[in-house]
Order: sequence, then structure tokens, then C-alpha cells
Amino acid sequence: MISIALSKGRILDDTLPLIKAAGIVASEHPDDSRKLIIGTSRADVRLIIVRATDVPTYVQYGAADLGVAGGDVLAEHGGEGLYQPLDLGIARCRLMVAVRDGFDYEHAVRQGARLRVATKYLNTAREHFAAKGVHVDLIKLYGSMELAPLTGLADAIVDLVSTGSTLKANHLVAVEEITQISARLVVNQAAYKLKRAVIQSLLEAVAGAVRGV
Ligand code: PRT
Ligand code: MG
Repeated sequence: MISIALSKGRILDDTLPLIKAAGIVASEHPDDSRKLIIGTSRADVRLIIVRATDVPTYVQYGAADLGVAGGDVLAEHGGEGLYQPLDLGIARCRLMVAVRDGFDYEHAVRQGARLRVATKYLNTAREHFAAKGVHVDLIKLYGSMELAPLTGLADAIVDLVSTGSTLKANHLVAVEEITQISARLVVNQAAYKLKRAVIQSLLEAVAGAVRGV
């Protein structure tokens, strides 16, 4: 049996067509089902529906053989025990630093001011600001980062931006790009060795779907 960990939401929507092209069709749409384990058109493949941030954990411990996770989640997790053989090119966005419209970020950085930065990406943010030599106090949030600069919780946020409309609606502006993000297929390293033939053929089929062939 091969288990694939997927999260609901945008990654799922973009992943289902890719695995379908690889011959794997979910027997129920995860959005319409309360089931957390969903069978597929292939008797030897099942889908496990987990929180986006939990995908690397399921795959790392081998509770799922494969998974699809955003580059943001993987960077924050650290990727231990995971192969990352395939960039799926889906759920694309950018990890950015953003501030309230009118806040002079460049000036604050030049002055060597200690910035308060709210984010759910503590590790990634810590590395980014350390590399720039900017002193920051990081505040961990679990969602709605955009609220932090508006309420005085933080000077800046580190968050994902795709269309930019959430920033705009909240009078925030992006001032720095940390990295471009897309979702990747990840594989448990031990499973890759033990179930090599079946996982390899699955990877090739998904890679073909990504290339559009
Ligand atoms: O919902 P849950 O807490 O379980 O997890 P989640 O919210 O992290 O999951 P989900 O499904 O929202 O996102 C899963 C993955 O999608 C992320 O890990 C990213 O790799 C990817 N992704 C791509 C995004 C976005 N684009 C994105 N725009 N994830 C979140 N956003 C949010 C962003 O945080 C911001 O609040 O959308 C808002 C900005 O969008 P725009 O279009 O207004 O710029
Ligand atoms: Mg969400």
C-alpha cells in the first residue's frame, strides 16, 4: 500500500489533476467527505488528508510514503528524512516581508532599529534577517498575520503573497521578497528504498503530468 499525504485547500485542488494524470483518481472528493483516509482508483494507493503543516511530519515518520507540501512548510520543517525529488510548480506564491503602508522599512533597517516581526515562519524568518544582519524580535502567529502591523503587535510580517489583494485590502505593502514558493512532492527516504519500483513509476507519471505530457 502507498499512502499519499495531502492537505485540503489550494494544494489539494492543484494536486488532484496531477495525480489523476498519473492514473490515481480519488474515490471521493476530500472536500465533500469527512473521511481522512480516502481510497483511489488504484487498490494499492490511498490518500491521507492532513493539515498543510503536518504533511512533512507524516512523511518523515513514514505514516505516509509520499506527500505534497508547500516549499514554505518544508523550509520551516527542515526536511529531515525526506526526499524532495519533484517540484510540482503548483500553489505558487512568494514569501515576503510586508509592513503598514507608510512605514519606512528601509529607514528602520538602516538605523539598525530592532524590528518586531510577526510570522508563522519563525525559522525561515530568523535565517533571513540574520543573513541581512537585521535585529528582530520574532512573534509566532498561527494565521492572519496581516492583522499584526494594523494592531501594533508588530512592525512587519513575514507571510505568503500570491495576488497581493490581501495586503492591499489591509493597507500593507510588500517590501522584500524572501523566496519564491511552490509545492513539492516529498518521499519518505526508507519507503523510497523499500518500495522503489512502485514509487519510481508513480514519480515518473506525476513528473510527466507536471511537464504536461
Ligand atoms: O488552513 P490550514 O491552517 O490547515 O493551513 P494553511 O492555511 O497553511 O493551508 P493552505 O491550504 O491555505 O495553504 C497551503 C499552502 O498553499 C501553503 O503552505 C503555500 O505553500 C501555498 N500557498 C500559495 C498559499 C498561498 N499561495 C497564499 N496566498 N498559502 C497561503 N496563502 C495566503 C497568505 O498567507 C495570505 O494570507 O493567502 C493570503 C494572501 O493571498 P493573496 O492572493 O491575497 O496575495
Ligand atoms: Mg488556510
